[in-house]
Amino acid sequence: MSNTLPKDFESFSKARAQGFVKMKELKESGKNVVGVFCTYTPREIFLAADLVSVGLCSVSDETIADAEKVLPRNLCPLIKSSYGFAYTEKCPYMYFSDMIVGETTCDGKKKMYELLGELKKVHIMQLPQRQDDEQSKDMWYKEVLLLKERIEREFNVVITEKNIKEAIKLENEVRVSLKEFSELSKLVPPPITGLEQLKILFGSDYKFDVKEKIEEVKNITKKIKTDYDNGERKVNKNLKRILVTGCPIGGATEKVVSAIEESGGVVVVYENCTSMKKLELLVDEKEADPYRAIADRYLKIGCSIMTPNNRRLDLLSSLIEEYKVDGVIEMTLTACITYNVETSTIRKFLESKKVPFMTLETDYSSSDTAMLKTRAAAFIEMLG
Ligand code: BJ8
Repeated sequence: MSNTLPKDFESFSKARAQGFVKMKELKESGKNVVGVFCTYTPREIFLAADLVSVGLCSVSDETIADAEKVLPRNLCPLIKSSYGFAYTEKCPYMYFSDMIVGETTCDGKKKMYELLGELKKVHIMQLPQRQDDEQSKDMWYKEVLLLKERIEREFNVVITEKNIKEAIKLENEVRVSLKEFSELSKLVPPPITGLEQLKILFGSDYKFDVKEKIEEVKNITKKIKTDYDNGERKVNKNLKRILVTGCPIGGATEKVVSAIEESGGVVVVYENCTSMKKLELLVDEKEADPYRAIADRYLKIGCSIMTPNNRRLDLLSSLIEEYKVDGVIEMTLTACITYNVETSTIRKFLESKKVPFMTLETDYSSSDTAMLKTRAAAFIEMLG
């Protein structure tokens, strides 16, 4: 029985840093790159056009001071950090992006895209803020078609029906492989910690060869499962099982997961854009119009910029059950208005289900690390 995770695991945890070199090589080989910021971006279009897409949301406070020369201080750190990396040219992914695609999600991001337009070529998709009516669905479908046309024009490519169908299939396979990996933590005790799970989920965004990524994730899942079946237990069965919800997590905000896992808890599942929000929904491969199928799938994502956002409640509800969750901790970023307002709805919903809940508001600095740990420890102690 081995006590070490496969070497692929290490490659995922370092993927963001190692991806810089990979990206340079891809550019030198003639590939074009699209930078994206949000889970609503339909990446199938880029894959079908043989472009590389990369997530640009920045996850450290390194450039926030520079960003504050242009942006207000009381803005979400994710936006300040993203703009700061573009403004200071410190992010290789931003630097290598030939074009940026954004959506009309929260107000801060929307206005940040305008400023980014002074530095890079930007395409904005008009995202409706309701999900279920025909008008919103049609509007988003047209936006998906507009993106396809813009990509074809900008990069002088034609996206054939075969290309887009293959891209849909591949992106679905990525989702299924990552979801199966995450579902390992339904086991009691889970085979890996929440921090280890997060490293794979977060790192997977910086693996640019999609087929290779699927294989690597499958291998990791198989290895962990085999070790578990052979009796390996790395996580104490008495730890409280925590679901983390809220804003995207990774990089600087890993401190929240560490605070939980140093205080008697283990994160078994993430209801956010780093994980289940982007993994649970597949594009319908049987739908006759692939662009309609793409539009329908993406518009169902339960982000707080939607009103109402009942899909988040539905997802929370099923994950709490499936992962045998003892308590829910929400991480919100400072000045993220939509998530911070929605906290009240989440609290009421979880109270009605008698699931203990706590919210932690934080930013990208390390100044609140001790406070996060104290609060996480008090919450987990309260779980008994
Ligand atoms: S689908 S969560 S990636 S919008 S944290 S920038 S909402 S003020 S990141 Fe998000 Fe897309 Fe939604 Fe996901 Fe604004 Fe809030 Fe900042 Fe945010």
